[in-house]
Amino acid sequence: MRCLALDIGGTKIASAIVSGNQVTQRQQIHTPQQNVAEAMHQTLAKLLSDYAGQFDYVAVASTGIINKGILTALNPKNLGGLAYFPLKQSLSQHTSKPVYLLNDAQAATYAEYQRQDKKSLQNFAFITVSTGVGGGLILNRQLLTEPNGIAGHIGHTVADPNGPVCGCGRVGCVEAIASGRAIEAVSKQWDDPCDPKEVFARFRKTDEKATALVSRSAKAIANLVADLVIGMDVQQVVIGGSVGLAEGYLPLVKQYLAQMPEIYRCPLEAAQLGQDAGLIGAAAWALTQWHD
Ligand code: ADP
Ligand code: BMX
Ligand code: ZN
Repeated sequence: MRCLALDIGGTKIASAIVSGNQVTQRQQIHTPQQNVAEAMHQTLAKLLSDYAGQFDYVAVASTGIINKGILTALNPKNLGGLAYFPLKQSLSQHTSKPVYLLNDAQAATYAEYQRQDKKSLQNFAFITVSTGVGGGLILNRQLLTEPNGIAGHIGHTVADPNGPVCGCGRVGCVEAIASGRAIEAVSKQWDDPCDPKEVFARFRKTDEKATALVSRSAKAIANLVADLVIGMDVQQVVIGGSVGLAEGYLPLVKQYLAQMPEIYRCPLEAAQLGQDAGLIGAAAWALTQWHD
């Protein structure tokens, strides 16, 4: 079975034909930031036409809460203000093939869990530190997507009640402190402003301001991991996303986690599938939904 897999993030949209673990014809474009609903309809129509005749089904991993074919942004700021989008309807206008949708981090969770020793791992979590901070939960070897598609939105648990207001409206979410956008919100105000990629370059050169900013993010993620362990007996956490996979980040998260009492700790790893976890996960998860 050939899948047209799409991974819609706040910053980029990846697409590819996925068959099992094989990813071919990968493309990547910027996620529209203005006039987003209209631009998204057009982008999806173009992608379906680019890959026409090459797939048996469509699987989409998308940022936002995905429920009954609809995308509802928990943090609309991550999608240029887009709060609501009829994702399934938009795609189905341009293909008669089956279309399956789930949250981007849930999809990556599914893919990364398949690569673990499932016999010994009953509870597992994935965290993406990217435009936002997303997550997915495997409990009793099952990916949580029901009943409303919300499970795993752990980027919106609180890291600091006195922290910045998150785009979701809550104060001090992990996402408002640890995400790429949160890092950028601070670094663009510096006298020598820069983007998150450059923040990490400066951090690796031990620049003080950059180190403090990256450390603030890593510390929030370490606390999030500890909360997952103590709240749900999560046995292993995998980290992805461009911030999560940036050189030097994971060791810092591990360092903060190591400072906590032992009961809060679990093994931490980088995503084995890197930037393809969402694409591969969506394609594989869709097959489990085939007869529904
Ligand atoms: P998406 O959120 O669309 O899935 P990414 O996982 O690439 O996309 O995350 C995008 C965020 O990561 C942006 O905030 C961007 O500034 C930041 N980013 C991109 N490349 C890097 C890098 N090499 N190092 C650190 N941060 C990065
Ligand atoms: C936000 C939320 C999640 C998403 C996470 C990571 C929106 C639009 N998205 O917390 O659904 O999984 O960001 O998304 O509310 P990404 O864009 O960083 O990949
Ligand atoms: Zn929030």
